[in-house]
Amino acid sequence: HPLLCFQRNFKALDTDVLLASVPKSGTTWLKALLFSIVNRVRFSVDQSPLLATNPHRLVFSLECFYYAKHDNPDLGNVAQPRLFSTHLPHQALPSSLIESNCKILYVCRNPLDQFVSERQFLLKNRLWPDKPYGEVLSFDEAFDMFCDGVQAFGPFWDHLLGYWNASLENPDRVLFLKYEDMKRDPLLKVKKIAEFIGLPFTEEEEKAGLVGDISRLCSFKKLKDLEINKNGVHYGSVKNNSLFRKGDIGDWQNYLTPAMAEQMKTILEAKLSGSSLILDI
Ligand code: PAP
Repeated sequence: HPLLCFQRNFKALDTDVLLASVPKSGTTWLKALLFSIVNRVRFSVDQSPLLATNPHRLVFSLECFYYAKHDNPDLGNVAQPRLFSTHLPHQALPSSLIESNCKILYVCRNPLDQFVSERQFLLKNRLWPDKPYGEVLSFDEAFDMFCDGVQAFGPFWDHLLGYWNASLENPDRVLFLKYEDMKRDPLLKVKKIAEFIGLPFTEEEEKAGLVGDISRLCSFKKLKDLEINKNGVHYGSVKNNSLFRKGDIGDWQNYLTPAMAEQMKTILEAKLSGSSLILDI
């Protein structure tokens, strides 16, 4: 199984950067930003590979790409610093990764928006037409499962707390980001990510406006309107355009009732109590 092979066979390097998330929390955006920040000397913004490549083909998933294809892929040729992504919870990361000094960027999102985004994504892609997914489960049934913690990578609260606690224990190794904060102040977060991975922007770069240029290049509107992201697929059959739906904060209000939001608030209060993690929903 790809997850087991990833856990058993992956050998982390101290220079690796791992992007971790629950699906539909901002992975594509972070991939675009991370790639652009790391490769800003190699490629100017107007020559960026992002203009012709979906972000998922620039930063690949360990379990959905490398270990889905091979039990023990040769990752020796991946350009360093190697940039990878995973949806695995912190509790399930390979020990090699935990023991290394690699950096982990984690992005989370208001779970109600994440739920809506995932459901729309599944409906659009119909990745498993023969399985009772999306079209068969009613909205209410899917929401009940979500509230029970039945999710592909485990209950989202465990996912969040795993990385949250790791970021508190080891702030130099794990940076915990929120989608909403990034939307509110992308420039601040771009600078923060660059510092965290040990590649801070120089004064000249800042004066030249590079932070703003990168954040505009990776913005929802810019990426969504690129030809490559309007058409095409990645990882076999995932439609690129299904990754660029609305990119809003609070779209859940168009799909979920206030009672559902209350239910989620109650769950979060219970699950996050005792931790210092606060999610505004
Ligand atoms: P993934 O885990 O399959 O890679 P991911 O990128 O995490 O998916 O989530 C997709 C969501 O991020 C979509 O949200 P929505 O359904 O609410 O619209 C998508 O629109 C949003 N998104 C993609 N790119 C960006 C971006 N550059 N800026 C902001 N949001 C983005």
